[in-house]
Amino acid sequence: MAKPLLVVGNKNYSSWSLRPFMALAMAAIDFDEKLVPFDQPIGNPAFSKKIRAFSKAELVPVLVHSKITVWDSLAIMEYLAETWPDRNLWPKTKAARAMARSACAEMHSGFKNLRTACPMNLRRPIRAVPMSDAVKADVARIESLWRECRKEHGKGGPFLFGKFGIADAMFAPVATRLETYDIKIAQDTQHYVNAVLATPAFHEWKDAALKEKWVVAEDEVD
Ligand SMILES: N[C@@H](CCC(=O)N[C@@H](CS)C(=O)NCC(=O)O)C(=O)O
Repeated sequence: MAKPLLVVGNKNYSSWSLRPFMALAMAAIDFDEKLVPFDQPIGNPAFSKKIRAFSKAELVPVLVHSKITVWDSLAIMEYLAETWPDRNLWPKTKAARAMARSACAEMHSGFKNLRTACPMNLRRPIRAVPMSDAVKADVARIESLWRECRKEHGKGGPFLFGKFGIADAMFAPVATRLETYDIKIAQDTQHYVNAVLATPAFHEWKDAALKEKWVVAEDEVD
């Protein structure tokens, strides 16, 4: 089978790109990668022009596999699960899959307050920022959601559904935000964050991110 190509943005900032990268790397799927750096400011037509060669949506991430293009992080991971079913990117039971899919959908369309106040920025020194009640509410919801997934389906390992899967990839950028912005969390949440940030896939991504020189002003909150 031909190798898929994953098109990503700046590793320091592109939270949506990190997700399918984590899924591919943790599932040991052999893939090529192309990084298209964001131009400044975001929305600059030069980035759009470069990314348009891969996707009319003009956003990263994009996965190109043979003649198939998939242009959204969650859609990409669904495609991976379907194409490499032996990698068990979704949990095995229907009940766990239903919960994992709901958690992914909630992440995909929600937690705007946390995402806006605390953009993913892997290079930023760990430092707290003042948190609004809306951001605190997002964090509280995330903690209770993670706790529920782990309680119901997480017995087989340190991740949300035991073994690393798509739900963990979806929440990986949140794990980085909790660390970078020194957000106060419960001990069980901290264990889960540690497990995600200790994965070889995340280390590989972060090492590359730390070497980048590009600065995206919109994502620098200090
Ligand atoms: N829903 C999309 C969101 C993708 C997205 O917003 N990507 C951002 C980077 S993380 C982007 O390409 N921004 C460039 C721009 O807006 O010009 C997904 O999950 O793939």
